[in-house]
Amino acid sequence: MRFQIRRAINNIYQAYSLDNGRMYTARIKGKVMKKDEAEYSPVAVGDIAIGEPYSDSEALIVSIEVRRSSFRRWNLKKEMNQTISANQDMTAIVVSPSSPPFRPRFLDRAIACSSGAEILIIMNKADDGLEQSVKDSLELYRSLGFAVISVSSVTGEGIEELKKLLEGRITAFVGQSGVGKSTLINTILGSQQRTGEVSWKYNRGKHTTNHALYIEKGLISVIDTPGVREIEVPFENPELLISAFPELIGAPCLYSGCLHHGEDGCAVPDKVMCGDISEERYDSYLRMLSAIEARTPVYQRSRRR
Ligand SMILES: Nc1nc2c(ncn2[C@@H]2O[C@H](COP(=O)(O)OP(=O)(O)O)[C@@H](O)[C@H]2O)c(=O)[nH]1
Ligand SMILES: [Mg+2]
Ligand SMILES: [Zn+2]
Repeated sequence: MRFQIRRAINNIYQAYSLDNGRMYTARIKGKVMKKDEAEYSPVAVGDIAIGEPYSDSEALIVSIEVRRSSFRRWNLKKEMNQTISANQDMTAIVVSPSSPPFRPRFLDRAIACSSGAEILIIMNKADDGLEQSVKDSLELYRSLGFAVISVSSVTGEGIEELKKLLEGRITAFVGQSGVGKSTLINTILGSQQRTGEVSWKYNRGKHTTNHALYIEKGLISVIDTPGVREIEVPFENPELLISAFPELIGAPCLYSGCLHHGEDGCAVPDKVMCGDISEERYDSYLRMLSAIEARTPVYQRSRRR
């Protein structure tokens, strides 16, 4: 039987049977499942799992199908990749203008954590007002080909337009805690997700969504994900990082496969100098590149346990 994973808490999964439309509580069967050594959570919300029911409401998962897309981040504590959502058509990165403040570098990392899915940048809390620098920054992402939309759950601005963009596909909502992901999902679906006040002390949202959750209503399917304070790009072949930077694709560097460190023959520094490529974006890229390069590849690590 094929299941769609709709919730994952401590290795217990809520699994929706795509064969009979029933919901099951599922566990992974023994050690049958091949575990990717570089992956912290073997099954993520959105995964398509293969398994068998053993009662009306319980099932065992044997394997998962290859993901067509995912949002993955580097789990700093565990030193492993962690898949937050799988098989979404679109990754909606929710940001806010001032509370919490808009951080382009965070946005760049979030874009790089998404693979195989379209990117939608949602500027939420538009009612708080956007400073010119924030507007300019959003314009930059637009010019790079990313879809950008401004919305507000308070005034209703952009909500209908956003619903149109979400119809007929699965969208994973990701972003910093407190940007208003759960509120936005409630507004769109009329559901009752828990939300939290932004804590005044740190001007950051509290963690109120502590696990990813798949919700669908009518034509709209969303995956709400827990807010994070920080996000690191997954452990990966650095060449894949370039796909998150459309402005670097096709740079006329002397050597093919150039990673654009700025070495002799690399065309990128000149493009930054003349303003074709944003300095901030290139800096974002270089930071992520060195973070990836500084990590010890899995095959070189001593086995623990
Ligand atoms: N001003 C304003 N506040 C909002 C908006 N959407 C959400 N908030 C507030 O932002 C805080 C965090 O919202 P929440 O949905 O829990 O954020 P999450 O951590 O991203 O899921 C709550 O106090 C919400 O009331 C909005 O459009 N405008
Ligand atoms: Mg939330
Ligand atoms: Zn180069």
